Amino acid sequence: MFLDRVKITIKAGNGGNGSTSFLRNAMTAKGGPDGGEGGKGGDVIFKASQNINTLYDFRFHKKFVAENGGDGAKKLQSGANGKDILIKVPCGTVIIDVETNKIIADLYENDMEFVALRGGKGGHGNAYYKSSVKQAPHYSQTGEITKAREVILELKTIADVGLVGFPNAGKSTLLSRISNANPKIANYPFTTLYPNLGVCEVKGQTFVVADIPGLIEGASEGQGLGHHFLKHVERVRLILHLVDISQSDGRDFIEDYKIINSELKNYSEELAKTPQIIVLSKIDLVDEDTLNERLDRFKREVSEDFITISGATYQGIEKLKLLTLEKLSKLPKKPPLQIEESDFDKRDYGSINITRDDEGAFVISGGRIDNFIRGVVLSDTRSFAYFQNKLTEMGIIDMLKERGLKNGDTVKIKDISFEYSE
Ligand SMILES: Nc1nc2c(ncn2[C@@H]2O[C@H](COP(=O)(O)OP(=O)(O)OP(=O)(O)O)[C@@H](O)[C@H]2O)c(=O)[nH]1
Ligand SMILES: [Mg+2]
Repeated sequence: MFLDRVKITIKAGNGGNGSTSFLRNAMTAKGGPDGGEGGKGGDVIFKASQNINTLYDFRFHKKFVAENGGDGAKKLQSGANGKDILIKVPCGTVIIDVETNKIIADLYENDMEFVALRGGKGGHGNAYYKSSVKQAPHYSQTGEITKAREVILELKTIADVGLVGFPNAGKSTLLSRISNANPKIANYPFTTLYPNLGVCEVKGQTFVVADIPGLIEGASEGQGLGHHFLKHVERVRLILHLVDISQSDGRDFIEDYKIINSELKNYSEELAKTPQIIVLSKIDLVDEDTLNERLDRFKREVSEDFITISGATYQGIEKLKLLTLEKLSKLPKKPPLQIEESDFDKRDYGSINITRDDEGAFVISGGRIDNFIRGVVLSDTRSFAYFQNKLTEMGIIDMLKERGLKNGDTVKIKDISFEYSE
């Protein structure tokens, strides 16, 4: 089973909570604050690996959550940082933000890493809040809660060379002859159901070849396996276009050649412009006279620039490998996709919104408030005082007053609601 597009959910770890604690031992009846810091949550990191060729592993495993940071504890003990989660994907995996449909990463090279989401910050323990004016802060900060996000992983294979041609043309046979790949080969169309990759070594140099199956007339309109797999040829530098010259499937080989080219063109003009080596295959199946006659016809009607091979007798295979290497040496590598500046993992620490609900209460929301409120343990009257002071300090009380806040009005922040009094 081959999978080249999948939607998954990712989430960085939450930050651990800071601790509220006071030093107590036999010597000190009431010591200073000693609540430790919460740990940072784990990051979500993607990593390209050349040992993986498909997104198959994501078929059932679709949720990836990094570890939460540990809570702080007494005696100034910090919580442990949450472990990062490393998600391995094939080289050429493009990551798309489901919300905006924007490409946020293109992991085109082996070992390339992308930190998609950073773990939540740990909360401060009460020891952190100790100051000359506040000797015994009775509050600590909760860890930052991170949001789960959805991304689409789409594989756009990175290969130097793409093999295209009608089903049964001998693509997989050729791949097995020139590379380390061991694809299934059989005498019926659609033997290969998904792209195979192989590494070809010539004169101490290597290049990657992808066998692209399923192209027939109308592929770009969804016939056969459709044009689905053509996205895997988008990034190749060179196409080996296989044409079965034996006509063993009863079609005309020149027609075959033209049909495949027009399918490539229907998919994208760009793909149609990718340089090709025309490879006339299965020459062992026709006698010499017929072969010469067909080659002449091809020269007259299409081009004189082709190479003939037989996957059965190995004729022409070595020559094709050398020619491929030579052509590749003159073709620049395809660059990775252009990634727009993205705010995928940006946190909103700044916004403040003030609205009024049906009952006339002032409702405060926004990233700045979320970030601030995560700190306050309101069950504690002393931290409530801190909270009100902070609102004044942050200028929020003034903002409310500008909007008509009077003594006795209700103010709501998340699930907290209080009556304002000067
Ligand atoms: N005699 C001969 N047979 C060949 C040659 N190349 C391939 N074949 C045979 O042709 C049949 C199809 O070969 P494949 O390599 O599976 O063809 P393919 O293009 O990968 O086909 P699909 O995966 O179905 O698209 C198999 O039976 C091969 O053994 C060749 O050069 N000579
Ligand atoms: Mg095949």
